[in-house]
Amino acid sequence: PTADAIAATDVTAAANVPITATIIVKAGQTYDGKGNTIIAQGLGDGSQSEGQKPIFRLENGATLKNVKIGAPGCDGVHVYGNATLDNVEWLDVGEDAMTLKSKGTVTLNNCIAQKAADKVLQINADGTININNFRVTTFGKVLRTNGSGQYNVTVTINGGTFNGGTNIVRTESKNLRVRYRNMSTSNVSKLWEVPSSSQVSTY
Ligand code: ADA
Ligand code: CA
Ligand code: CA
Ligand code: CA
Repeated sequence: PTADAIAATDVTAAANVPITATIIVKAGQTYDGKGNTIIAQGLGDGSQSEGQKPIFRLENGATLKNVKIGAPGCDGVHVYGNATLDNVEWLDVGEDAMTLKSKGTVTLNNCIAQKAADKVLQINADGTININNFRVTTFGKVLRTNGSGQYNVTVTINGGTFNGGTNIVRTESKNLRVRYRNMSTSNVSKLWEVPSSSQVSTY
């Protein structure tokens, strides 16, 4: 279904909304989940298996807001280009929570991610990733670039709490920079798994 078809459904606040296909948010459009919880059927089991389908596909300039993604988290949210995610909550991250699939700027505001077996934000393209007041509990890596790819990435973390995981950022890219401030961490083994500590700074 298109985002319009889903969003037009006037469901009661805090309802579960079952879906059987990826919700596509077209370029420049906004999907407002109004606090409801999306429950996927047939898109994947939320395990670490690759090849699951995303719950949402955000095209260039899309906004996703006020939505909870229930289990199974499948392959989360795929972003093609620029996107804004406001008040998105992953109740049980699946294979990963959000993937940048093509070059763009992604801003996450006031999002929550829970129960990630491994990665939360998977970066498979050049990008600018702005992470404002993200709250993550139980994870492997909050942000991971794909394999050995030398992606040009600027990560800015402003606020947020990160509890129980291995790394905030893990990358093999020498072309990634991370800047952070007002960030709170607990039980995180090694904050920055990056080629050089010079890639990380406060601001
Ligand atoms: C793994 C896998 C990649 C890609 C990535 C992802 O890193 O090796 O090919 O699928 O996950 O986007 O989830
Ligand atoms: Ca993966
Ligand atoms: Ca999980
Ligand atoms: Ca994935």
